[in-house]
Amino acid sequence: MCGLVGVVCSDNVGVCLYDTLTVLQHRGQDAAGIMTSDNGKLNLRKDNGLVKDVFRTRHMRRLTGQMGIGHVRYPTAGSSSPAQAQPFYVNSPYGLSLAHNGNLTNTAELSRELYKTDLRHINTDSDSEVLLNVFAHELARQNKIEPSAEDVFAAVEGLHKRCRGGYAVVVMITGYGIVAFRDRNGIRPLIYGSRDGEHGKEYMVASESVALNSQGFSLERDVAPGEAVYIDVHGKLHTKVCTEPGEHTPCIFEHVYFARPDSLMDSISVYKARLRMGQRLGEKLIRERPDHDIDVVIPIPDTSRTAALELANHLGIKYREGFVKNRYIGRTFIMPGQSQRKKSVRQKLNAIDLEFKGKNVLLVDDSIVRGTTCKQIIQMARDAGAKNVYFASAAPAVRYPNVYGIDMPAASELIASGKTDREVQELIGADWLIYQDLDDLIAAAAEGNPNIHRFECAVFDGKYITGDVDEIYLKRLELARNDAAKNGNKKKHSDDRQQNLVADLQSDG
Ligand code: PIN
Repeated sequence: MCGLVGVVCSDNVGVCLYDTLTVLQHRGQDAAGIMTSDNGKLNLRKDNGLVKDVFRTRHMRRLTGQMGIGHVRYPTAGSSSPAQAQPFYVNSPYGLSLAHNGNLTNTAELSRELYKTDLRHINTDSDSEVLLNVFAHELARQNKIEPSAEDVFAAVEGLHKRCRGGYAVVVMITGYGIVAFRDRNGIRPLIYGSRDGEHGKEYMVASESVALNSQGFSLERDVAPGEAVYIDVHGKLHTKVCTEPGEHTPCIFEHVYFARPDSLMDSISVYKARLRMGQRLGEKLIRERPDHDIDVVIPIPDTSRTAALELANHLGIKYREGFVKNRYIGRTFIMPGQSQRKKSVRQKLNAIDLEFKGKNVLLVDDSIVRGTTCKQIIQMARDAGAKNVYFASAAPAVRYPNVYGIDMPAASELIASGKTDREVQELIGADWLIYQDLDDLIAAAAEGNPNIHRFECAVFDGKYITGDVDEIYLKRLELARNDAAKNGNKKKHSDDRQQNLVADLQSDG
């Protein structure tokens, strides 16, 4: 997962991008970057780390200009070096910079094609670099000294024909404008808005609507599946659907966990979707255990609070904050390597014993992924004196990897992969475990927008919407994603990749 933003304004774009990236920080804490264009002169700063650490005053002084793009990165296998922080840049045509959220499912094939047919060298494992080069090639093919909006859209059309997967992308065309587009199923989120500036309308495109709110932009609308929005340097907005759109199937995990609750995504309030998750989970709980003995509902902060609150309301049981979170520690889900993850739980959360002593507690979390932190939290509840510890997950069991830009662990690291709910319950050490049903989760999100009937739910049901994800693809992903692969061999990986590419080409003849 990543967060992206693009802004065309009258001046001081660097400060606006910086402030926006801090609002999007929850979408990735691994690296951050900003590229600005000041009357055609580009300025770039990117590095590993949080936004507040990557950009110092000396960098901000340089990030001047009237348009720019920014990115926060979530670590994925093979892409966590500073060199692979975004935006990426290629000098021809015009000087293009790109920031991307999502994942291509045909990166390897495209890399080969770029090298062999388009004569372009790809220097990293990042599919963002592939996307940038495909776009550059398609834009160069228009063969114009000055690209028009139609040329830009033609390049996006060409890109959609070649790229598969889930992606939201923003590209700055130096001296001309910013184009942003979304995959044909609208899997990854993308919105845009405007505000009145000193010299006319100013525009922002971003992953989430909170980005707009924070900088005084009003939400215009979501970018439609397969649509591109192009804001030229004169502040004029152009839009076009650049591919035959597929069924609109946004990623449901944005609603479960990733997005901020104060965001609107595809017109669905994330906050309300989470309230409805709590309501529906409460209904299921009553159906399954009409005579339950729960004394108190306790959320595991932060994301699950909204669902837990409504669940408690529905049950007519007290909602209590039994865990206090140290707000100066990052999300455990994001940290690389299992040992680091284990250590950080107790640093991050502390129990208020009096809420647990002698009680039957229902702990609520947004999801169970690896099961490692929830196992420790259940133990913490017992250590704090709970009589029985029940556990509710506002999402169904996560059993399959995500291939559209959410860095879920390999299937072998998912606690529920190949297991029954009962087995998961035993592994995490709960006295009872209840998962949300998938139909209820979908209904909770869909209720916010009657035009959306389906979501990208592969982590729960193993159905990959783009239709190109097979066993071999998933096997390769498994190898790339397990923790061992992430921690070691990064350099070796990229050297091997280069050799494989050459070997492939030789054997292709
Ligand atoms: C945590 C959100 N959420 C908590 C992320 C834990 C899975 N985990 C997914 C639960 S927060 S585990 O609100 O952002 O702090 O299944 O891997 O143990």
